[in-house]
Amino acid sequence: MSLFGHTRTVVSKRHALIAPDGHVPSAFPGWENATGFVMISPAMGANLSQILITFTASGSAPFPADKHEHALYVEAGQCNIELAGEMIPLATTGFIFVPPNTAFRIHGNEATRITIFRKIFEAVPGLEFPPLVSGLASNITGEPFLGNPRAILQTLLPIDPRYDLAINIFTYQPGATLPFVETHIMEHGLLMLSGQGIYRLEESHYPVTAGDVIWMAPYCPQWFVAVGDEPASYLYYKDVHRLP
Ligand code: UGY
Ligand code: MN
Repeated sequence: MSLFGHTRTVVSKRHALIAPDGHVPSAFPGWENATGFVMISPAMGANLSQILITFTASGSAPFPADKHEHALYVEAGQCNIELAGEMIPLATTGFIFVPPNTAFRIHGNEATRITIFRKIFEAVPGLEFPPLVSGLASNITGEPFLGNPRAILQTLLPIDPRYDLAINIFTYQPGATLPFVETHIMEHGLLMLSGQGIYRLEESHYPVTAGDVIWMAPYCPQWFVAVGDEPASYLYYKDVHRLP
């Protein structure tokens, strides 16, 4: 319950912070016992959609084959991805990239919590479409970000120009920061996975914690510091490898 109508949620033209207290579910055609919370979408001016998917019981959520590509991350529980007649199991921290023109169905249960990033794939003449890839984030070795061993970056998808998006996990020890205020053409959709910190978005500084979602439009100045006793970790989307 929100006391006196307060929330940390802010939606502005170039950035948004969506706190869990404001979540409202959406129902979609063919979804059985599956609920979508559309955190980020073109309706707010974004080029991507970021959707939290939960299940009230064993059920499924179909995604038709069209121009959209999808990257999915399992926050909690497990799921199965039904694709081309096969079942691909994904455990917690599992991820999968599904290329455009590919239908799939997510099967989950009450314990399953998934974040999915969805956008229109940008083809490049002469370049093949990116292949399906899946894995477990907990198996991916992180690298110190710009040499800082207290700020570790895991790159989930292959670094390959066929992919026009990246999905990464950034983990900061308490007190560690993004080394400078970034301003870049790439857009971000972000989910705080654990810990807490302060996110600078444009001219504002926001306290953020696990479960919060952030949208940063292209050129949104951004900076982060982890605060508290635990490391802070976030999953984020970034568009890459395409000329403006
Ligand atoms: O990849 C990035 O642009 C990343 N350093 N941005 C961020 O964490 N806000
Ligand atoms: Mn950035």
